[in-house]
Amino acid sequence: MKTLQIGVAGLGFIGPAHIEALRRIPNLHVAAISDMNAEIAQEKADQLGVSAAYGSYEELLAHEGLDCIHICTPNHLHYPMSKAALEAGINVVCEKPLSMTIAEAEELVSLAEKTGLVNAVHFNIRYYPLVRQMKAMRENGDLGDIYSVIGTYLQDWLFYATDYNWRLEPQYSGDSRAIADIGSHLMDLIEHVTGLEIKEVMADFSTVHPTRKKPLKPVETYSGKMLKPEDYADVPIESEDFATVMLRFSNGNKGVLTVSQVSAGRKNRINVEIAGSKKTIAWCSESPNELWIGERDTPNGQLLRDPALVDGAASQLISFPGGHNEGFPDTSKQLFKQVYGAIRNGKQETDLYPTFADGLRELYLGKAIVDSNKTQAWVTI
Ligand code: SOE
Repeated sequence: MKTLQIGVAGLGFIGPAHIEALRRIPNLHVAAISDMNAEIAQEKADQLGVSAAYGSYEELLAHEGLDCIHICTPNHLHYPMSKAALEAGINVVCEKPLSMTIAEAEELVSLAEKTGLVNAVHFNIRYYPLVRQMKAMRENGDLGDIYSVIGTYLQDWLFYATDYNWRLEPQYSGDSRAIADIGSHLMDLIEHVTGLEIKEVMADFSTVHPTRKKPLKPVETYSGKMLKPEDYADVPIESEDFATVMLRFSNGNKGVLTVSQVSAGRKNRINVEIAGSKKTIAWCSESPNELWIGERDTPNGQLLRDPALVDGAASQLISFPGGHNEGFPDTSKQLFKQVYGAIRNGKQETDLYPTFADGLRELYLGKAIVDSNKTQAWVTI
């Protein structure tokens, strides 16, 4: 079987996670990386054991024989890099959000369709086996009609005014932050699992640190490094630290989601509770191998991730027996297995993994939520 050659652009927090996941899949080779300059790229390549390192994306794209590019850079580079890769005839896996604007995302979806190349967005939360189990239970009719959805995504890595990251700067991240950054994962998960469309939103944001202290030297996401007061500059912040969004779904019922990046003690916690006419299910990303099942007339249940106990669709995403827990790193491996299957077949799949069209969907939802917060009124998608 041909070994597919891969390039990865952007080696901050998630780029190395992509590389680690790719290296767990047979006959894939991470041949080259790029970062913001040649020195940093070479340092990262040496740390990661990648043979070719480039200080520019153009040079990475020109690396001989690449079959796919993973774009793991700050958000403002997702569009130009995805466009250049597609125009160079190279398949693309892009981190979320797909782009900074709807127009950019619409152009990428159209270009990807025209080229026929494989295109995917890293909505990896779909690939927790018990998330797929929740989807299968809904598809099998086990939940009945969906009455309500309650979702939260809580973090604390931006808890202090001195916590700083490119995601706080609109020129690199876009106008929305918590909603675009982690709300997109939550909304993709909600629509993927329930099969419902979010049709209207009513949003309310808060920025608990309207001024943050920007370190005068670079610090990686989640690094937690402490600096001295003179190492900081005051920066005004307008993007949201916290957001609550009321939701109206295509089946006429309702829901709510809350995202926060300032919730002390919540490290990276997605919680979703779906109440149906037959039962309720609830799942938390910090205990991803357990699914809570709520009953009215019988004792509640707890389903543990075990290939012998879950639906066939979920067992396809399980590599280890029950009790041998799988988590965040495994989701990327499972997502990439499906993407690279399509690359080997030379054909884009539309329902197998999250595509650029799903990335565009999140831009539509995010824009409606930002507009609703601005107007303090319901906005229809
Ligand atoms: C920061 O909020 C972040 O790294 C997100 O950008 C990722 O998408 C999420 O998986 C973890 O947290």
